[in-house]
Amino acid sequence: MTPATTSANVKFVAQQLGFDDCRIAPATRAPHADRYLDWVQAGHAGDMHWLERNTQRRCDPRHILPHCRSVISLALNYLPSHGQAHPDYRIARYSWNDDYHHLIEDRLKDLDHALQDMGGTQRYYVDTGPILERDFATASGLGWNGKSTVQIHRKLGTWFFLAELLTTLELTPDTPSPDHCGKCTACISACPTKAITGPREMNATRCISYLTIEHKGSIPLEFRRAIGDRIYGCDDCLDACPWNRFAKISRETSFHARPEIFTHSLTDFLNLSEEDFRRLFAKSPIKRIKHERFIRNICIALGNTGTPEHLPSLRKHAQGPSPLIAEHAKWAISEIQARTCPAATS
Ligand code: B12
Repeated sequence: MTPATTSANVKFVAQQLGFDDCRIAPATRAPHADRYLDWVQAGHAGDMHWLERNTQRRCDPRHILPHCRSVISLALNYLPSHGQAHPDYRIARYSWNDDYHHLIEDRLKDLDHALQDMGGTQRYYVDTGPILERDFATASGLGWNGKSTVQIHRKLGTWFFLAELLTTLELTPDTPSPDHCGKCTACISACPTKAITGPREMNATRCISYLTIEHKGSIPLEFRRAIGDRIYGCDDCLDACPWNRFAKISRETSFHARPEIFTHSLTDFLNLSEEDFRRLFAKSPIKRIKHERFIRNICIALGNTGTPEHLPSLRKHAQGPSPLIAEHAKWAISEIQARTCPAATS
């Protein structure tokens, strides 16, 4: 089989498996590897120390898979809705229902089997390995690197997951896409915490997605008000992107809003026991942050949007056994009091 025929077959199987796009880049050193090394050096990874490890492998897929010749980038649309799922709080849309890792890994496994039949040896990843996924997506022309650092696809906008297969097969590389951001800086202006410090420059330690998901400790005071009603992740730089007006709702119903989650109010969340938390968020990406960090995030949202009716539940947490929750609950109480009865705090 010629590389062109093998490439066409790979793309056909990827489409049959339900991927929304599939493009190929040559297996070289990641074109923007140096930017990643500088980024880590500057401390922009914060607590995500795993990004500081395996730098050699992260910069070059040939250190992961010997004789790797091609990197296949795949896109899967996850958009559950253009609107919000609850009027009182916001959860990043990628986590409204089931964890994408399992669904995509099953498909990658099937694609791997098909490529084995074509004579290839593969490694595959979806957010699960040392690979600069967006760099290879850009190199393959799947999309282009938006100013928010999010990969933008002409048809899917920003609402898609990336996955890759590294393969020893020789495939025909696709052509990179031109950058279609032009003069637009909507994503940079939309970021509530000024985490996007310039076009394609992100200080993750300021990003609400990092603060509410990856950061384990106390959320710095300077960001708490800007977090607003966001309790898990943030979509503001995505919502602002004009390319999303072309985006269609995902065919995958397991990404659509899980009704059991969104019938809960912030007070219901605040009162969830650890066991209820595990049950409600079973198979959801949200279960990753565990009960304590979740309640921490709820306290911040209530500090920003709550009313005196939330004070009794918050006071219980302020006296509770978790120092992390107690500190955030006390902050929320003082914010609500300052907003609703300033005399009580003076
Ligand atoms: C760590 C991480 C985060 C961190 C840091 C984000 C960041 N911007 O680096 C935090 C927790 C903040 C985060 C947030 C989000 N994440 Co995240 N995250 C990752 C992860 C695991 C590693 C990213 C990484 O290596 N960062 C380090 C920096 C240096 O890398 P980078 O942004 O990827 O930058 C490279 C490219 O920008 C590249 N580049 C590519 N093309 C071009 C072109 C030019 C001209 C230039 C100059 C540079 C350039 O250069 C850089 C260095 O190589 C990836 C999965 C993966 N393994 O890649 C998912 C991933 C990037 N995240 C994803 C998602 C969905 C999100 C959120 C949208 C979730 C949410 N709604 O809350 C937000 C988006 C925030 C944002 N603006 O980036 C998706 C993105 C899909 C897409 N369409 O882009 C990924 C790919 C996971 C997946 N498999 O689908 N994330």
